[in-house]
Amino acid sequence: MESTAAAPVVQTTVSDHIALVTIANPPVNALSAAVRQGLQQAITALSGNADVHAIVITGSGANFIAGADIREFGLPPQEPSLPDVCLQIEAADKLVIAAIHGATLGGGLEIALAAHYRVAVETAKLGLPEVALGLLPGAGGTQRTPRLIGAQAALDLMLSGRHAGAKEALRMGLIDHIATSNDIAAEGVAYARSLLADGAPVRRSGEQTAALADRTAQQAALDAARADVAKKKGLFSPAKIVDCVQAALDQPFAQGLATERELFVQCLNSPQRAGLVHAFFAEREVTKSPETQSSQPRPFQKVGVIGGGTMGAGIAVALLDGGLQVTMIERDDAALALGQSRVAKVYDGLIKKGRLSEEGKAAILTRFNGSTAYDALADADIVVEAVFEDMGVKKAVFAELDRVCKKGAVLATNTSYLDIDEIARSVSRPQDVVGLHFFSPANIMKLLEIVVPAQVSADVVATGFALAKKLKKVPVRAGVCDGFIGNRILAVYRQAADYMMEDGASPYEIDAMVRAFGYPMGPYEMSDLAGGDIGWATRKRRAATRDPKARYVHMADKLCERGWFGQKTGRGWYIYEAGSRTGKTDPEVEAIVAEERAKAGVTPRSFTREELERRYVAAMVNEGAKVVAEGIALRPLDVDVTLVHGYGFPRYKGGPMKYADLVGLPQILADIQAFAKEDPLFWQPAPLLVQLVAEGKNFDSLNQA
Ligand code: 3H9
Repeated sequence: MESTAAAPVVQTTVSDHIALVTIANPPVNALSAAVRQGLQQAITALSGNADVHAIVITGSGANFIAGADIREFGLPPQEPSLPDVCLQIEAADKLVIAAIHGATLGGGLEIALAAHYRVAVETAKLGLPEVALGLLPGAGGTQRTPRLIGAQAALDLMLSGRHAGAKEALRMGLIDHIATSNDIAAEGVAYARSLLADGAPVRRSGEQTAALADRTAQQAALDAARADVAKKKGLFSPAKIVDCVQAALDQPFAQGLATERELFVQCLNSPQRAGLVHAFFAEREVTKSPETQSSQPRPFQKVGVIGGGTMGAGIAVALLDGGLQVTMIERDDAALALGQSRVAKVYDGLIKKGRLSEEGKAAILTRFNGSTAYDALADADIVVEAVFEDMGVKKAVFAELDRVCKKGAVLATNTSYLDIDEIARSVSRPQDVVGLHFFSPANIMKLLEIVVPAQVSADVVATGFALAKKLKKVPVRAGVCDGFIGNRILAVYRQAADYMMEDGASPYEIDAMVRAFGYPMGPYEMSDLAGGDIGWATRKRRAATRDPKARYVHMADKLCERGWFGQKTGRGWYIYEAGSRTGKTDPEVEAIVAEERAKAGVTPRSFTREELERRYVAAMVNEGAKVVAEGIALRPLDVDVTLVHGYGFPRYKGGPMKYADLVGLPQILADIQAFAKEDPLFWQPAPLLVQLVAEGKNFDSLNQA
């Protein structure tokens, strides 16, 4: 009978006195309970095997080990713990060598640091990225790393979470040797043999003292890191990392490990860990849409951009940075020159900062050309239209694209609000029309909404996802509606903010609350940055279809009527002194606000920061639930990723839907029902939210499907 048992995740072979322990847990050899058990058993068995003189630990596939199994966080712990496995490896009285390649991250690097010697291929990536998950290295990493490379280098790795290459790791003292070939198992065995031949001793990282010998320098590094961390408000785990490194300096190894454990558990139990781990998986899940599962993307290399305004130029830079060939189309020579200069300016900025050379800029710009004739797009594989937000103008552009573009070219619009189905219907090839909604500045912002109209073919959508990957963007699939996922939700929570303002809160209080929540800026600062005229145009467009019974706050219109559009006019909700991007509060704005309140017959009342926050978040979550129920977003996690990467929602809170789960959906619903007593039209609870509460479920239950 054929065996159906899966291959063990830890495999051991012994040859000529050297044991090779291979971790085989695809895709990234994460340290699941089974791997930890396998390692424990292997080390125990090999320690008692007199025939074995040295043990080499390696990983199969593309990586050594990418860390603890992130999926296990929050579940009941299973024995053996990773710190115990590391201690067992370190305590072995036979030489243990870590032979590392690919990702050697978090707990993976901690296993390597517990070994007595380390050899790596040149392309290995070593790092302690726990901070990005709201954690700290919790398997001895905070104690062994400083003992090997000193406090400063250890703090840099742990606080940034960055990956170091093998050469840098060797320089730092994190590894001992760089392999000459990529056959890491053979290299590990060969290195073990040479160590044995040289009579190398068992060398335990926890017993090393040299790197910490200069205590003054270590303390200075710690003080600097602590000051730096204090400046970056919001995150919980960085300060704990500094505390752990302080313990590495002040405490004996065993006590340092106990300190690390205590602080690790605090991080593990923090809502930030839950939010950040959710964000990690959500950012990977969004890349999988029904279309990417069913179709292959069309090949692309040449991309056209219509429009050289802020958006078009930003998109052109994003495409150039993605290594693509870009042709910009503008209506006349002057506009084209301006568009091209906007692109060049971005690269000049990088040169000024020392991040690009003149030659580097010239090399990039060889892939960039422009034209005032649409015919220059005859061989483009993808065209992204970024012209004025007006249906007539867009349709005229698409008529030209329909005329000149080759068969099979993807025709994309960057519209933020307009009906893409209508645009698609206006051409002879609706199957090729898709929305690619970039966020400003398009070369910086990570989010790309891929908006899927009714008639588009699946491979065009898959091409949008492939383009996002090429541009290192985070793609989110969105359905067609006014504002898609992000702007639709933004419109609602901004409305909630305006209502609070009319009811008595100042715009500055609201911005301060939003910043304290973790956003880089509040909605009124955001409006000043983007330009108040944009929202004004949208409000005017919607005026005809607005429910006459709905409450309408006129304050933003009053500012726009005065030409106060924000930073670009030097005045908006805030006043901007010449050249400054930081606004000052404006008593005149407060007077206008007071006047409008009086006109609306409102007696102002005060709000606590918590009251403001609960309304703002409830509006966001409620609309998010509607967006999910209507299929505009595939799952709650798509809303989360959109709001985090396009709108500044703090990633460490996971996104609004995850945050709502953490707060508890019954509370969010109860808030909405209470607010509905004042304004039942605006505060209509989303049926999906009501249903989830009734069933005792949360949004995350819809992410699992
Ligand atoms: C830690 O170690 C704590 C310890 O200090 C203390 C413990 C006591 N676990 O990113 P990709 C999955 S904290 C489980 O698309 P790439 C990922 O979800 C950990 N799963 O590929 C995806 O699954 P799917 C510290 C993991 O080539 C698949 O693998 N370590 C883990 O672009 C492929 O991933 C980290 O933070 C994991 N640890 O990048 C490293 N890692 O196919 C996190 C990945 O079902 N990982 N998966 O969607 C990474 O940075 C990248 O995944 C890596 C590969 C660079 C490894």
